[in-house]
Amino acid sequence: MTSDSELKEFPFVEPARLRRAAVICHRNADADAYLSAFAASSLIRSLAPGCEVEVVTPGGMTTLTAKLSVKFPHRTVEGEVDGDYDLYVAVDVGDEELLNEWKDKLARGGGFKVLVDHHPLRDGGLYDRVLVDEAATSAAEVVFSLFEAKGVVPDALTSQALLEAILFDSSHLTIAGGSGLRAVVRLIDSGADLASARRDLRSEPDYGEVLAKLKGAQRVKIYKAGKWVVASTLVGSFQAHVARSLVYLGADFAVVAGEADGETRVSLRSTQRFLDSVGIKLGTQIAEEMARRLGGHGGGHATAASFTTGVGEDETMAATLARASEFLGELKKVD
Ligand SMILES: [Mn+2]
Repeated sequence: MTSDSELKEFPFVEPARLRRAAVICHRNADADAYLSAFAASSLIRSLAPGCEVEVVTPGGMTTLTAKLSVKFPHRTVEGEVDGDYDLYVAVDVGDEELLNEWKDKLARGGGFKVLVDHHPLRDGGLYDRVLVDEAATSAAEVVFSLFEAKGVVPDALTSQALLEAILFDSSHLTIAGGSGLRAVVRLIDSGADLASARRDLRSEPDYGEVLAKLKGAQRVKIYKAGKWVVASTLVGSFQAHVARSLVYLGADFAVVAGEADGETRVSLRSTQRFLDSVGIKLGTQIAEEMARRLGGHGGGHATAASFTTGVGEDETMAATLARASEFLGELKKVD
C-alpha cells in the first residue's frame, strides 16, 4: 500500500505549471477504469484549475461504460494525439500492454508519469511514480484515497462516479474490504446515491454474451482433482463472462479459451474458497506463466486473470490444464 505522505505529493508536478494532463484507462475501458479516470480528472482540475485534462480510452470502451459516460461525460480520446502532456496518469491498467499505442506515447513523453492501480504491479519501469494498493478491490478506491490525502471533497457527481466504480469492481461490495466500505460511506456523505448507482450498473443483456455463455456451458468439460471441480470450455468471445458463469454454476476453477484476431485469449476464474485452500494465484502463477511459455501477455488477480498466447486454443487449453495439475494433481475427466 502506498503511504499517505506519498499520496499527498500528488500530482507530483507544481500545479501552476500543469497545463495539459492525460488520464489513461486500459483498453476497452470498463466502468472502474473510466469512472476512476473521470474522478482523477476532477481531482487534477481542482488542484490545478488551469489544467486541461483528457481521458484516454485506448481502443474504446465497453457497452456499459459508453452508457455511463453519458451520465459522467468527459472529453475522451481513443487513439494517439499530437503533442506532449505535463502529466500522465494511468488508472486501473494492470499490464502496460493494455495501454495499446499509449504505451509508446508514455515511454516517449516528457511529462511526469503516474500509475494509480489496484492490480499487482509487475513492471513499473514506464512510470515515475507508482500508487498501487493491491488490497483495494477497485482503482476507484485508490483515486478516492488521493482525494482524502489532498483534503479535497469530491463533488456529488464525482462521488457518484467513484461509488459506481467501487460497486462495479467489488461485485456490488461482495468482495469489498474495509477500505472499500469506508470509501462507500464517505462517498454517500458527499452526495452519492446507492440506489441510483445500482440502477446505473444494471445493463441490458447482450445477445452475444448470452449466446457465448450458453454455448460455453453446452461445450463444457468437467474434471475432478481431489475435491475440486475444474470446468473448461472453448468460446470465440466473452471468455471472461463465460468463466465467471461457470464459477456461478459451481466450478471451483474455470478455464475458458478462444481464438480471435490471430491470438488465443484465455480467462481464468476461481472461487475464494479454492484460493484459500489450494493457494494458486491465477494472475501470477498461471496467467503470467502461461503467457511466458506460449508467447503472449497475461496477468491479473488471484481469483480472476487472463492471458493471450500465440498458439491455438486446443494447445493452449491442454497446456493450461497441465499447469493446473502441477498444483492440483491429476485432473480426472468426468463424463
Ligand atoms: Mn479495476
